[in-house]
Amino acid sequence: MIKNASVLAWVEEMKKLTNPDHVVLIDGSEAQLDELRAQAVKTGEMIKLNEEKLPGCYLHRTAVNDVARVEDRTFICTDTKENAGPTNNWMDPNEAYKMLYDIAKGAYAGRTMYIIPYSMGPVGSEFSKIGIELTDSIYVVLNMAIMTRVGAAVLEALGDSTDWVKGLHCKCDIDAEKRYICHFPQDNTIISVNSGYGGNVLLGKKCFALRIASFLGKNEGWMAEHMLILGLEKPNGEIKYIAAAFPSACGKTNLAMLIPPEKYRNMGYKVWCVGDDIAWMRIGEDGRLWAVNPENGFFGVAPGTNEKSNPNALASTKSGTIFTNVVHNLDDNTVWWEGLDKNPPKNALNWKGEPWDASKGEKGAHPNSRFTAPAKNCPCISPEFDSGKGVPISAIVFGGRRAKAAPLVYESRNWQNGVFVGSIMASETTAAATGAVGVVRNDPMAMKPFCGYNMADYFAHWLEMGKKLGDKAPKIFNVNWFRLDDEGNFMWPGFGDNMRVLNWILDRCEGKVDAVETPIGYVPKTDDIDLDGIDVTKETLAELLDVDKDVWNKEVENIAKFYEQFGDKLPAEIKAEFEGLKSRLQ
Ligand code: OXD
Ligand code: MN
Repeated sequence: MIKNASVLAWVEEMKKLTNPDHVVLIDGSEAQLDELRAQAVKTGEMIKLNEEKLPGCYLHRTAVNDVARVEDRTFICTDTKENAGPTNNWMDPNEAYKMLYDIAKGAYAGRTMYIIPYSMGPVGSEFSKIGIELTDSIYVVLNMAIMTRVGAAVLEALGDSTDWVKGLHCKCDIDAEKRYICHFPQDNTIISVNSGYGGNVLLGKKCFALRIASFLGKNEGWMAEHMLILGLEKPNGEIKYIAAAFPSACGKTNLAMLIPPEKYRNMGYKVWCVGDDIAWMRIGEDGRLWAVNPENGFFGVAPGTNEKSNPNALASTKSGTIFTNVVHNLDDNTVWWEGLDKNPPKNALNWKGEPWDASKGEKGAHPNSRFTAPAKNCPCISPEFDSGKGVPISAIVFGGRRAKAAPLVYESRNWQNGVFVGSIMASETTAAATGAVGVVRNDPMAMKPFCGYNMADYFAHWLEMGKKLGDKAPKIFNVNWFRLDDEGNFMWPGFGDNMRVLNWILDRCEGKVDAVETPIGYVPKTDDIDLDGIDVTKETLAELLDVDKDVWNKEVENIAKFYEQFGDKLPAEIKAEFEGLKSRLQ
């Protein structure tokens, strides 16, 4: 039962608008979710998978025109265009509401309205925030029940507060021409129409926890970032936490759940996963930066996930998981995707549900096919995951997919320079969003698609947070696991071996190792990255750490072009850092 007057009033208004046949409040009980699973199986919306091999797991297929986030149809509807900034699409809020309400009018007729009260962060924790999502999709309800904390306890925690985020999702006809993902940061409102793809419709994730929350963070003095959070436990039992931002599909989930190389495991090293995609960070009473993962599950990219790349993610998908757009193995009613193993099923349907023959060379799973898995399934989930008080961050790491420019790792000169390093992040695009794959694009702090306000103001907010943190500020680094040699081969093994780089990062935080100054920042001495047990020579490491002035002088031209769009709004500190880089490159 909803008692909160502000929730009741809005739900009533949306009922009048969308005209549902039935209304169901999601109470969070297993019994209710089970009933919905059964209904979805009956209508074909989901396929129940092999209960012995994959207990509680389901397969879903989206419409073929609806397989990724649609950044060109995602809008920030602030009062002025300037407040949304040049990196966002903007729509006048009045016009947007009118257009969206026209589309949503009667959209639930013949359908059921599901009301999902959800908490981003553990229910009732000081860090957490509450949202209500209305949807006509059981798939959305069941995904939200994995990705967030849903149900009656959330309404109880909300009490009569008006501090919550409205979210309306209507599948409509999945018409790509009328697909809109709109955010109204000044009204705490999200409206998503004509899509059924997770990133567009699980409104707690990108829409709330990043776009709306980044806006709230700016006004309330905290940060909402596109970052994984991991804890690295040393043999003496001490755990240090790292938050890291990478563009979509650049291995965040893999890094977040990394298994240390055997030698390190034997020594007692361990990695704990706090989160794989989003970090909400606040300054704690001790003056340090504390982070929580507001989510409750993983919405991970399936292709490439396997026993070697990410055994912990794979283990997380073994029960209670919803798979989207992967291959259906008809022989044993399980799932498969490219890169899972070398044995594609013989008797199978591809992600579109068509008979599929792997030997013909066409991919079976969509490159952006996904698993929605409960975080509690992860064998290395941090004991702090559910605590609600967060974890103290020692280092912030930025990264991207760069063939040449960025070295394996470098440390920024200080917080202000680190904000500059984040602001010049660029990466080759992936399948997580529609559009060309493999094109280098600027993606500051991996937030370009997710910042809910003017990116220049976002840089200013980062600088402001640094001033507040003072000497307690985490150190800021940049990594690149994807550097290629002249033949186009990856030079660094990546995956679990990335821990060798994390060790250097933490050693730097603790003042244990020296470094070499370069024009862009500090890189390791080649003796300080442990190469024991991997097939990387000192010479290759030297190449991996090389900062090529010619390449960087070209990079400077790109940065100048990218910055141009911010005009006078670009903070003076960022301009000064850019001038500093240019002069060091001379
Ligand atoms: C995601 C993304 O789904 O960044 O996490 O696209
Ligand atoms: Mn992401």
